[in-house]
Amino acid sequence: MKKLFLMKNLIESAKSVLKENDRGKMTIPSSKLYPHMWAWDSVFAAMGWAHIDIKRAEAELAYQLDSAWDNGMIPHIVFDKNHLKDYFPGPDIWGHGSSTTITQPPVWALGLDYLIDKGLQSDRMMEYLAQLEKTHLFFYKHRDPEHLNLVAISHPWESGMDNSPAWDEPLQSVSTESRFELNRVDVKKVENPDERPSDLEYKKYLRLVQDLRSNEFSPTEFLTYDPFMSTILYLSELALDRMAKKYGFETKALQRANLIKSSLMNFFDPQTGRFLYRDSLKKENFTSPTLASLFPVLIEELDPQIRDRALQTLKSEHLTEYGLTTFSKTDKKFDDVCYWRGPVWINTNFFFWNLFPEELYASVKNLITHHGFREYYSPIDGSGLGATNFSWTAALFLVMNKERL
Ligand code: 9WN
Repeated sequence: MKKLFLMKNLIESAKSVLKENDRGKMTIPSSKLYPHMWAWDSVFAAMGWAHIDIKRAEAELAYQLDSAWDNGMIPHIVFDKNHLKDYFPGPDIWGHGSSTTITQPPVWALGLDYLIDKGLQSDRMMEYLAQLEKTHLFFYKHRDPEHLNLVAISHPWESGMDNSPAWDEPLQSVSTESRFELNRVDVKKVENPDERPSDLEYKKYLRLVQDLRSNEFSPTEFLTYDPFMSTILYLSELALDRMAKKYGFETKALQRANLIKSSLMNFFDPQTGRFLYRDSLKKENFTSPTLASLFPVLIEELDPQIRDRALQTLKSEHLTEYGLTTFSKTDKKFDDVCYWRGPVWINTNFFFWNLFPEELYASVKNLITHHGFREYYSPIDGSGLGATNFSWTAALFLVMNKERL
């Protein structure tokens, strides 16, 4: 009885986090640190809204798709002009009106597919599919400089995993000089500034924004192939293909997905049991023991030998009682509090949930029960880190919980 009561409370609390962060057509990630609309956060939020109000969920996704540029790119942030002082860097730095000039992991088709599965019916469905097609094509046209059928990011923020140790190497050659003054507000808003990226990294992030701004938003100083982004595009192409078949929309999404799969297999490194990154400017592949480098295990039709080897790495280097770490717990760069350099994030765990349903559900529930809906958690003692009342943690808990019943 006590357990049931607790579970009911958790569900209600998750719903109130989404309601508290609701800004009408979009859900902000968390009021203190992130007062605008972030792309992949919003898609996860929409999935959570599907368990409260399916039309509100649709509005969230529609707002995203409607924010796309003419070239198909959905920007990573759409700014709320009433909160410009509360976040840095704002539109004055990005130089493109109301949005930033980069994108984020392409999870939109996964979101729409999920909403349809939860009963969404919409007059705008064909319009959504056409936008998704255009958005997917943006990645092949503007984020695949070597035509590998893989995704290269133009800025660490584009991966959603801002200060992942994978970016240390390609960032080495990026200058810390830019015409922008570093005026961070994030570090003032967290309990411990060590949880956030360093000033040095921020200076380089700004430098890259300047580079984009000076080159009509085409990167020249950072362009790195990321196995995580490629896998997400692969999964989204499959979702687009499923929806297209259902609604009679014409697309080559399935063929494109197959090309991503074959290409990713060429980037498997049997030595480390991980998929390689590639610095497209230096034309060099490199390895980094991130959870991102293991995302291709989510591709079920991968060569079984490759998949088994990568799964082995996943279990031995990332699985803890608190879930999957973002970075290998056995590597010397592992950091249990610093952002994407080790901590457990609910959204990355969510993707692997089908592989370890019992373990990951139990660890997510445990983290939330003891520490609330935090942005991320320590893999050492499970303590909560970063922002509080974080939308995607609440939304994905609703999804994981509902799917179990
Ligand atoms: C920069 C909003 C976003 C997430 C990212 C996460 C963090 C922003 C920041 O917050 O990035 O985009 O200011 O640190 O890394 O994944 O979308 O929650």
